[in-house]
Amino acid sequence: VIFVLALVLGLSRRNQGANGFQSTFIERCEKFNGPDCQNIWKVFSQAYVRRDPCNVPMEAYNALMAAASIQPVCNRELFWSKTKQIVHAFTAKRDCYITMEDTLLGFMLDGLTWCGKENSSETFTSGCPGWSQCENNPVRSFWNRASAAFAEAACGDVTVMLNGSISTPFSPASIFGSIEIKRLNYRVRSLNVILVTQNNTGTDCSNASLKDLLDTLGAGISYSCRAVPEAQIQACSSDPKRTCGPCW
Ligand code: N1C
Repeated sequence: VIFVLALVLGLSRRNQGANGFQSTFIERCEKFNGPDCQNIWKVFSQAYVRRDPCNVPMEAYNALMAAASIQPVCNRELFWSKTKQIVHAFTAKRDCYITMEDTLLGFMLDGLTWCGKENSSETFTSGCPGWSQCENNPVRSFWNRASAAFAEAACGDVTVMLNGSISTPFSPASIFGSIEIKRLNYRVRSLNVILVTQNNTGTDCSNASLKDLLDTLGAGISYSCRAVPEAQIQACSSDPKRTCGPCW
């Protein structure tokens, strides 16, 4: 009896994991006032369900990008690399800047893990390949594809917050360095780097990796860089004025 009970409990918990993912997806979609959340779920899951979880290329999400398109944003797009926490603490208070997590898709999938398996119609949330285990995994391909669309939607002056406490604030292997910077198009006027530092220690704007950034940046886009202490960004976050324009 105990065995059967354990089995039933185990099975229902496993299903709850998968259904739990779908309900989180739909709940977040509705909270964001997404259009036709059931259809977005269907199109999203079709990208990876019944597929080998190491064989989901970024193109698998093309239909999703069409169903939940990212609208053009001028002068307010904020990219980041290795600065997620500080950036979101900042944007939570300052409405002005828009990150990927302020779009429907970024909002719904931030922090989640998912994958499918061949010969199964389920969504799994555990036993999925890790970020670097195989390149074409469902989570990594999603962020690659969605980030490409987010960068293509950029216009005017864009900002990126890079981590000034590490030796290569601009990494060509990161999503910012490998996808986003290359997808900024003719509508983008300038890329403004904010190098987030700890009390002005660590790297400054003469860091060698920023020369790689300049080499990668499209010819028509102007560039600026400024080292800003994290404390100053935090002070800007608590500035009650929710206006646009830099506070540093
Ligand atoms: O590889 P990164 O940074 O350079 O990617 C960040 C870059 C941002 O500008 C975003 O627009 O790419 C976009 N992006 C997300 O919005 C996002 N949300 C959550 C990329 N990755 C995102 N994640 C998760 O963070 C993702 O699962 C991956 O593991 C990290 C990448 O962060 P990073 O290396 O600091």
